[in-house]
Amino acid sequence: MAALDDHLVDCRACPRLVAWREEVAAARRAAFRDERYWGRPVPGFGDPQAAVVVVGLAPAAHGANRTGRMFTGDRSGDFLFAALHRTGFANQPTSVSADDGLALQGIRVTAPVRCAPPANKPAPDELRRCAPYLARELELAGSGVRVAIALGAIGWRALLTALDEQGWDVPRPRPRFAHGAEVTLGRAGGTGEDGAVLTVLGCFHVSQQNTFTGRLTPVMIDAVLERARALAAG
Ligand code: DU
Ligand code: SF4
Repeated sequence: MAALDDHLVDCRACPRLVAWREEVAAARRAAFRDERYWGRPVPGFGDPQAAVVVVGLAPAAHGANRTGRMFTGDRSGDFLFAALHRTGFANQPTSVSADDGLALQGIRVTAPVRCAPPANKPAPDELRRCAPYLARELELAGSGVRVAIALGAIGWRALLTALDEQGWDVPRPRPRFAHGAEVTLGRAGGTGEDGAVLTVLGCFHVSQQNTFTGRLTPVMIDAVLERARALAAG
């Protein structure tokens, strides 16, 4: 995982995103003089042995693009980490910078696009280019992963594509994203030697657009996280 992260943080494959992540960093660095302003691709964060993986969308321009840690430093992260703390996956309810002492237990947070996109909207070619990083991360996380939670439709599609490539029997046509959607996957061509299954859960994204409007409430995300914990416990 460390080797993957080392490779990732030097990636410059998407010209538009490289320009944006660096432009935001250059404009904002002075306001955050006392910390390192990241402005690079953002690795996944959390328990390397996690049974549950959360797949969001992309770093936020003023959140993870600043802190270098997925979801840390913006309103999306405030909502997510509070929920992870309530449900026993995080040691603290808030996360403001990369050295704030946050640790996750039994869960990892990551995204299908690792550089902050303008307007939080990655282009299709950017999603395609970045896909191997998520695929590799899931592969390294290994057979211990029992549950993957997709935050929003883009994360859902990227996650199903990555799992399909890794030999999980993702149905065709692909199941549609919905909040509360639950799809249990086995190994393609049978259940495999160990009968492994992996469950994909859909949850509205933790963006302000959803949380400020009440489309996604704390009760709703806690229910998804509790479902994930129950499934992970088998
Ligand atoms: O110290 P380390 O095990 O290399 O972990 C690096 C980084 O990952 C640390 O900031 C905490 C986080 N982390 C975690 O959240 N949960 C774990 O179980 C292990 C590490
Ligand atoms: Fe590289 Fe992904 Fe960033 Fe594109 S979005 S530059 S593929 S890390």
